[in-house]
Amino acid sequence: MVDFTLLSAATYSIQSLPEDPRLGQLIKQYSLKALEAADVVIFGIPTDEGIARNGGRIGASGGPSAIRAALAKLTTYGGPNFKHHLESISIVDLGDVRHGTLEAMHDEARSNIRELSTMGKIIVALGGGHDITYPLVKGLSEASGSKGLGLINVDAHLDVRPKIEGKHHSGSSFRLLIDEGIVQGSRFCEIGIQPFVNAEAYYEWAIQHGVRVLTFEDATTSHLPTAFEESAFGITFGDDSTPLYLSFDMDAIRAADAPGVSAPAAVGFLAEEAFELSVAAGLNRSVKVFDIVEVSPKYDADGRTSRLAARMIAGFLAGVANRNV
Ligand SMILES: [Mn+2]
Repeated sequence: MVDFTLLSAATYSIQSLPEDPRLGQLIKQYSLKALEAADVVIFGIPTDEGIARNGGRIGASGGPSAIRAALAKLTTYGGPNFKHHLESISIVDLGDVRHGTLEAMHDEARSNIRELSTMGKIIVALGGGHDITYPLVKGLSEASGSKGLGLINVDAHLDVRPKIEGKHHSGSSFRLLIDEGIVQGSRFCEIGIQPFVNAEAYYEWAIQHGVRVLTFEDATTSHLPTAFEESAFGITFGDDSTPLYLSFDMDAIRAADAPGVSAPAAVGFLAEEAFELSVAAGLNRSVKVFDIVEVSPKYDADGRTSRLAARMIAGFLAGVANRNV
């Protein structure tokens, strides 16, 4: 049994009128009772050690708190297009895993996911560098057992580089997951892969391992939420009971809309597309884990990137609230 009191408490400070409820008031802190009742559980993995190992710009350890600050201010109302709003689901934020070595933080994240998935919770994980997806998927895989899982990564990069000096880093999560047999290539789809930021050798590696690669050009032409839904269907074989993990690297979004990331992209998805994809993911009954990684507040402009990440989480939550409608 994981001791969730070891995580730091998440802080959401917001004051608002009773008729104007905000997510900061709705999201509960950990208690055993709150956790048992929760539909969705949030937690953070504030580390950028994996980005440093990959030679990138650090700063993503500030991601979880910046995203929470933006999330707190959003209202609970998804607009007239939704039947149910966020009050109709129960959301708990466990806080962040303890600071420590990258491997220790990964281990804690992995046990959390394993336990929460076994409890049947939907999980939103806040990064941190993209290295966190490796232990998180591993935890989901341990919980799902022989059923297996599907994995979708929305990213400018393939992240299938080998380890550096024997160590995992922010560019190697998907290489390790496939090499270790945790995910089958045919049940893994990468969406948004961009030209001139990936080596041909890594593209070929992915294709040889049966990964479905949807380039940025193809995904944006076919409408991103539709590309997501088709990919999700393709790797879960349309079976709702197959758990699907969605990882979203904020550098898949163009830098004009998401400047606060480790590796800003001149070209990329629009903020609106990222939001719509998040709603589609929330509505999809297979999606059990949604991670948002690489938000780096020190490079952000007026909180643009953390606000977008928060809006994406709210969209995902609205989708979850309307999942069984
Ligand atoms: Mn990535």
